[in-house]
Amino acid sequence: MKKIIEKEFAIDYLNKYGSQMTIGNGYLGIRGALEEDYPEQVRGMYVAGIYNRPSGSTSSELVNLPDVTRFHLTLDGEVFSMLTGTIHSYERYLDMNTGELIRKITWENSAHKKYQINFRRFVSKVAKHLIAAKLEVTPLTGDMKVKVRTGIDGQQTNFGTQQLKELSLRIFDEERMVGEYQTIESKQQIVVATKVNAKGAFTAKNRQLMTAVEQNVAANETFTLEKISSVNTSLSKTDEVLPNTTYLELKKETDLAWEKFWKQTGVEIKSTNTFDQFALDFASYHLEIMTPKDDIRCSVGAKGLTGEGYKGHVFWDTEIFILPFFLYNQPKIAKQLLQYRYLHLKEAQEKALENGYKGALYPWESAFSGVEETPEFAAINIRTGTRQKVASAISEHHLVADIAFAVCEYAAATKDTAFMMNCGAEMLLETAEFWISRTTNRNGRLEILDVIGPDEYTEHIDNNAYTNYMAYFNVKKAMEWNKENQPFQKRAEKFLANLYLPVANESGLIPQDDTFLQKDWINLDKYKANQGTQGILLDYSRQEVNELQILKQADLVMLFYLLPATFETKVMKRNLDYYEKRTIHDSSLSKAIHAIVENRIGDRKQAYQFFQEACLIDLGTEPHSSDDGLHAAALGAIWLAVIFGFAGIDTREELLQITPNLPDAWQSLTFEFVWKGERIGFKITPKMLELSKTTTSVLELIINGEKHSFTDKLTINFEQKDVSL
Ligand code: IFM
Repeated sequence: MKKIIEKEFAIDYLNKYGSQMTIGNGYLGIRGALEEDYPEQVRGMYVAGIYNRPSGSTSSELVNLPDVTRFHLTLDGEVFSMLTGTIHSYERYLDMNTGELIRKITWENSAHKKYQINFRRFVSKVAKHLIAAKLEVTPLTGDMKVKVRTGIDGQQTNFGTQQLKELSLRIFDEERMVGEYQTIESKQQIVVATKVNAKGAFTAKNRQLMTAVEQNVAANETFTLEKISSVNTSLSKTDEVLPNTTYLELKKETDLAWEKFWKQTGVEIKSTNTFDQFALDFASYHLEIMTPKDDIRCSVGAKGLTGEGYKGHVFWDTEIFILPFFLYNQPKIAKQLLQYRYLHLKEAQEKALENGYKGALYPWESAFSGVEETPEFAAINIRTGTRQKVASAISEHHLVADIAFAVCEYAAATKDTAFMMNCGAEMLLETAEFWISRTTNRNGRLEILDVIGPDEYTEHIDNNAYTNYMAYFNVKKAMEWNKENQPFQKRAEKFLANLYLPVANESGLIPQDDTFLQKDWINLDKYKANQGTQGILLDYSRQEVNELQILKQADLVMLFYLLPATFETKVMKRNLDYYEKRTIHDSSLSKAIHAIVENRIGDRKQAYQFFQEACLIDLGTEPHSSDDGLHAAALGAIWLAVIFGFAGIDTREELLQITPNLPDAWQSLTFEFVWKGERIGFKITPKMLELSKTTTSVLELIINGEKHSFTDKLTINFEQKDVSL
């Protein structure tokens, strides 16, 4: 059952469900806000790529667009609100099978009249600009006078920041309401159009273009109102602003598109814990609706299109955590995400130059223009009134190698040499040139100084293991794709021969950076118990945290995930144990990666524990953790943990390697995986792996360390290791 269900209405969870119940199609996203207003509720509609930089700000923001979801409902003179009257039954769910959000309430007003009120809405998966909504009200005790006010509400802001100038509000043909807007700084045009299937009285006031429909309805008859809306922007305009269509017509084609999506991309887990399947479906649904499908000018923000957290900016989250979901399901979309980075190679080159480097230094946070968008300052410390500078834009450089890694992953998984010739090789070259220029020669050894690794609790450190190894990988791969470029080959060879790569010391520990292992250790139990909240920063200043062995997420574990062949299993195990004890997992990116690495070293029990905890990042009971949007990377990581963790797929070598290790609670795992142009069907049980494909070519692969080949079907029986090293 692919349903996100809210069993009862609770004000405290309004915005968490608002994020979870987002509907969309990659072009636009609409938060699951309730149709009627509540003071705490954050309504939001976002279109990928529509950003605006408010005056006085150093970064642009994903714009909260005029709203079309609001319905002000008056029944027999009383305004409908779930905070008044009595709720006799309540049911709200997002049907992920079809992308439809449904709410059904039996409500009694203060005069003891009962009504059945049903709301529905969805965003078309076929006509990407269209949104459909439907309201049904049935009076259950006597006749009713219903009044509905709805339309286009241009009062939306980004938490109080006005991003849009209203250009015009108009009614066409006595039915279509059209609002034209322009983003104040970025000058993007937005046209929102809407109509309802009943005659009403139009008004335009205070940035709201509304219609009010009134009707008398007999007892037990149903009043139905349909509303079809469209959002067009200067990034993608259609000629037909608002077609003549009905809720049902639009839904039929959308249902088919969703059916196709789930057939190809769905992963089936038979588990004694049904929540595993739900969490994975939740992740897949949201990854699909947050990712643009046909516009290389847009990528995926850290909260997708579910909220305004991180201002809608694009981080390494996209390439490392989200892109693989598409690469191995719908490779064209993975390519598009890389094209977004290629499009902004120029800005990355400019950033490198401005900072005294060569090649391409991608912005830590990116938006539409491709320039650095990281806010200059972090949240205010209300005790001191000061704001700490955000160092990521000037030091968190691993992103450069992360993008290069994704390019290589794409090249390995597809046979798209055209992309590599036209874009990929150049991206690898430019990112490699950055690393070569980024090093400092200290006594003949090349070192990378003053960086921040994925562990953002440790700043301004030298020779961060993650960064150095990833930079090495980046330059090595750039050489393979730029063989003709002799001057580069020479520079790269020198770099590879002299770059310092920290190795395990006599206690088996790889130092996270030059100073980490000398720092003091503190007991983190209290903070681990509240992970994800950054509670440590209430007790210690950032400076103090930096001087202690405290990790937000583990650099080494991330490195083991990306480059497993580089490290021996016993080294991985030793370091995983050591660093995990010092990791709070305050980053939502942390847990699922731990699950994968635990599984690779054979501890599937611990892996499953991490996986289950990772699934709770947006689905846990804590009321406000996802208020400003879902954690897009964490959702991607749930899928990664299933495919690269439990299914044990490894794509880092020429041949696909599979070493399954299912959790004890799982009876089977079934999915499709696209590899070098072949769609391969997988069925895994604790004792068997079954592969199938429909083409007649021979596919060679390594299963549990042994080479196999097959054309259409292959069944391998095995015993899962009951390991703990
Ligand atoms: O990219 C991440 C980073 O690794 C940790 N802080 C949040 C960012 C956005 O998700």
